[in-house]
Amino acid sequence: MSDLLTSLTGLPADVATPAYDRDAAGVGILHLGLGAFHRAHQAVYTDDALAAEGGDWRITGANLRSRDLPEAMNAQNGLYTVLERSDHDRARIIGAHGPAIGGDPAAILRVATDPGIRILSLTVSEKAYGIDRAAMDIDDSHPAIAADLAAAETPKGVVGIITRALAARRAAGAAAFTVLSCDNLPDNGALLRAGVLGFARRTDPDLASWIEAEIAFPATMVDRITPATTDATLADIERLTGRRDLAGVETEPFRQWVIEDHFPQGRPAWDAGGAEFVRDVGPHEAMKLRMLNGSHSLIAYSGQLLGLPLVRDTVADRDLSRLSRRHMAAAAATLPRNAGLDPAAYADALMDRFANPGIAHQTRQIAMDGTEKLPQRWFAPAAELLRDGRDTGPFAFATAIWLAWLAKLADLGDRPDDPRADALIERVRSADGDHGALIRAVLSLPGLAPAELQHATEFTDAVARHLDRIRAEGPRAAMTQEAQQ
Ligand code: CS2
Repeated sequence: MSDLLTSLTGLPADVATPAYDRDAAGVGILHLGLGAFHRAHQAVYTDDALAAEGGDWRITGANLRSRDLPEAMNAQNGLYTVLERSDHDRARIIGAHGPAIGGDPAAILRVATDPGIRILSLTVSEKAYGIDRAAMDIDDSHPAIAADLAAAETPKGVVGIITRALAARRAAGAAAFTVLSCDNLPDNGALLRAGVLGFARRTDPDLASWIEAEIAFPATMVDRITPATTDATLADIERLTGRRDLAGVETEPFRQWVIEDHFPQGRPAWDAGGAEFVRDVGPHEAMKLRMLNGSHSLIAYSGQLLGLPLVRDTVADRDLSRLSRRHMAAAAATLPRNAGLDPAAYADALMDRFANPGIAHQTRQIAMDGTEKLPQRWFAPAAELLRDGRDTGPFAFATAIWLAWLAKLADLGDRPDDPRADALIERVRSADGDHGALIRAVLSLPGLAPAELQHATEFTDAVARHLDRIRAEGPRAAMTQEAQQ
């Protein structure tokens, strides 16, 4: 068995390694959420920035709960491999990480109070925030928010930890850090700012005023398709590098990062790795969330219904490839004009990326957490089209596919992987096969779909017609007919 990846010596010549002195670069970023996406995205840009311009910008990565990955990273001296997959694989070792923290909120807070930390960034997934977008305030019913409100000095959730860390920085008279959300949420900076301010107002109103005046929360659009690491990922890494790597990730060659340029405490030269700094992330983010993530969700539920486990199988399927294209075009119709976007070229590039033969992206993985993802991917754009009197047909079809998938799970005695799985299954069961009742019951879950969409009969009737057809003729026939429209 090969040695563990603990140093950079003796690696094969075609494996890229950090082109800078790791020990000379101090830590400047505390990152919450040491998942595969961060390791394949922000850490790679940071590695490029360190190679191009140096600076004390290495990363302390932290997982709020799980210890396994931080322990693996620590056993490897912070090193790990990014395997870029296409028709051939390429390995690159990333050196941007310093010691990592797992499942120890007190240790996270200690690092966050270190004045050397000038950026606190996050990839914690949509469901970890606990922020009510309609109210632009914390959601008291979110488990982490409720627990942290009751014990604000020993927080365990994202918003509580950020607020507490900022309180400590303020008390120490130290300059604060910039807070950088890198999750797939619209206006992620403003949303997180609203949550942190809401939490601070409840626990320490003076602190809230200080945060309001002092702390930057830039918005970002992040993109890189990164399937969960599997045994095959690790075996291929070992084959290419000659080392065992328990923290390796696989990803596609493409990556994109668009960032609002608002970093009062400085930032790494992420542009050296291709990041774009802009004044307004909004149009880029809308295009990505609605076209990429929106069609991804359609593909995920359709794939699950048809028994297609991988995204690349779904785009090789004639019906689904047409339906994905059609969905992208409908999403593109909601994007701002004159914002320098090229949605047609973007759609072509997405279809190629989804078809990447080296990437085994599970439709089941993307199907997770629908109630957290679909509001921004489908329901907000559909409501906008409705408001403008435009066609919502592709969104009605996508909604029917999701509901049909939920109904199928309920029939099988199974449940979705979703923070609101209980409520979803209960609502599906209580509708008892009545499609109108099913649509009303699920779409009325708080925060899921705008009221105008729930009450638009042109939309809900279309969803019901699709559900009737799926039940009568099966999902394949319904998709074939719809793809021919
Ligand atoms: C996917 C995203 O799992 C999902 O919901 O749509 O993780 C997607 O792969 C990334 O946003 C791509 O940047």
